[in-house]
Amino acid sequence: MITKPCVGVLFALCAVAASGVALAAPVECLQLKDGWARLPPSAAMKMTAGYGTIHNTCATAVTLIGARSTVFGDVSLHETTLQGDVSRMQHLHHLVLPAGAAVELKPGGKHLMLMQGKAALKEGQAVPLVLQLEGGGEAAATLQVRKAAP
Ligand SMILES: [Cu+2]
Repeated sequence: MITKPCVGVLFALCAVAASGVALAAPVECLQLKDGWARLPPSAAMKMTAGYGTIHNTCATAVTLIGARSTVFGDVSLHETTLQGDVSRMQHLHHLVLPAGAAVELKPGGKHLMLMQGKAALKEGQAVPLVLQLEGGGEAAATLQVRKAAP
């Protein structure tokens, strides 16, 4: 007899196989919704930013410590802040999401910094992403390449 948790595990394995991303310890209760990445203005530009809303539906708090993608050599969490008239970006080493909380990644605020692009992005392309959690857990996510915010 196949119980529901097993179906969930099988589904996760299929999703991982389909996207070609191997997760260390899949955390399904952390989800990125409406994920998107800005299409760079020129194909020569190897960096862009990713956005969306991360929902923590887990029973406990999770701490995001980074992210990776097969399409970019370097992915990190950044936060843009305005200091006087100067906009600055800083690397976020930890982003804590309490149980049930959501955090919005948006232009002018927290975002995923996608650097060292391995190939030119195309509009509509799905960029596979893995969110890395403290303790070794990982959550699969997708960013859709768009010219502008949805
Ligand atoms: Cu940034």
